[in-house]
Amino acid sequence: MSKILVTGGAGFIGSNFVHYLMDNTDHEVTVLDSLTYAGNKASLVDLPSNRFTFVHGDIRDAELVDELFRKNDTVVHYAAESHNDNSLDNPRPFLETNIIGTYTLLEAARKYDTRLHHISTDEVYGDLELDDPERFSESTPYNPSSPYSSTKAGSDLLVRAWVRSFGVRATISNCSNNYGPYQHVEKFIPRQITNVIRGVRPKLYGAGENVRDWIHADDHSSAVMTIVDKGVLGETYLIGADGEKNNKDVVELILTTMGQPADAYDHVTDRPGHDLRYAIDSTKLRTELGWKPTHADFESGIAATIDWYKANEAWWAPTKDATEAFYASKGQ
Ligand code: NAD
Ligand code: TDX
Repeated sequence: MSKILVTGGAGFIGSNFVHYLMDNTDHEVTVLDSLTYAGNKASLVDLPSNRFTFVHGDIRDAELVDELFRKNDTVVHYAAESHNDNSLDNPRPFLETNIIGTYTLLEAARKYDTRLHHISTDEVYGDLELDDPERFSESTPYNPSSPYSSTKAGSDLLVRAWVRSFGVRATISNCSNNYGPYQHVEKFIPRQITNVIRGVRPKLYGAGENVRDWIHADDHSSAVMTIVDKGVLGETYLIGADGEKNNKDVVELILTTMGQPADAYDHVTDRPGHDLRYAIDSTKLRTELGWKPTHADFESGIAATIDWYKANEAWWAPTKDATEAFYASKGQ
């Protein structure tokens, strides 16, 4: 049993990871989260108090970070500004949290020789053509497109530099698009599900041909724990579940699963610089560490996610109006 600090544990993937740890391990878990608009303590209710502690604070607060690193053996770092559309509107918080925040954690890891796992994204590799037979692998050159993905790329490079220069005991994972419960309604899948629940037509950017490689958040969590337990220090692992789908197909699946006509959506203004396609080759993680995903069926995963949003309107309703007002101001 060890003591794990989870940064950003009140966000979408971090909270799913905390639930995964509670259900599948006996580790003691502390969450450090500043509860930005994207953080929600309601994602962490009913956890056992003998194994779970919540600390409200910022990853850029070096004094607090120092104290928490002193008390924990392992840190899994999810905290980030995570939404591309916000990064196009106001990039500064992305630089502050994703770059300075990660730097603050790295300095503490260096001081206490803490095992650190850094969570990152496939977006650091840029995008692929729709007909490109290649997928992203650990050797693909970095080529990020947006303020969000460039700050994530920068944070990855900081981790690599701290490993090489200071011997920090870190690993990195770059995962594809996650779906599942507790995802903020600003993101594609929950936005469309909650729109349909409210009787509003889903909104597809541009022609909807852009491809994302979907993975259930639980599979992301099991992959991260595999890397924390068995990963080789200094290495990067790509996480993906062979889930490529274009956005139009995903919207149509949501609509038909919710009993609506498949074409009951609107095309809206495209995202500037919109990445065309992401696709992950996760052979290294599967062959070297023996990981495999268990949520293979996207259709039933989406149906379960729809059921979760229907059953948990109190969780998402407080953020829905402000999110839609932001999109409306941009014609989206
Ligand atoms: P999210 O926006 O839902 O959650 C981010 C969390 O970090 C929130 O709880 C927020 O309050 C917290 N946070 C933000 N700034 C902070 C700060 N300065 N100090 C402390 N806490 C802070 O994001 P998510 O979708 O759960 O993504 C989590 C991580 O996974 C990110 O690093 C993201 O880059 C990465 N990732 C996400 C996806 C995806 O599909 N969502 C895919 C691959 C990688
Ligand atoms: O209303 C919408 N309509 C639409 O067509 C929204 C919100 C999005 N989209 C499109 C844009 C993308 O092609 O859907 C796709 C997915 O969009 P997002 O949910 O914003 O995700 P994406 O930009 O792909 O980034 C996500 O995956 C990688 C996460 O938000 C990142 O944190 C992660 O790094």
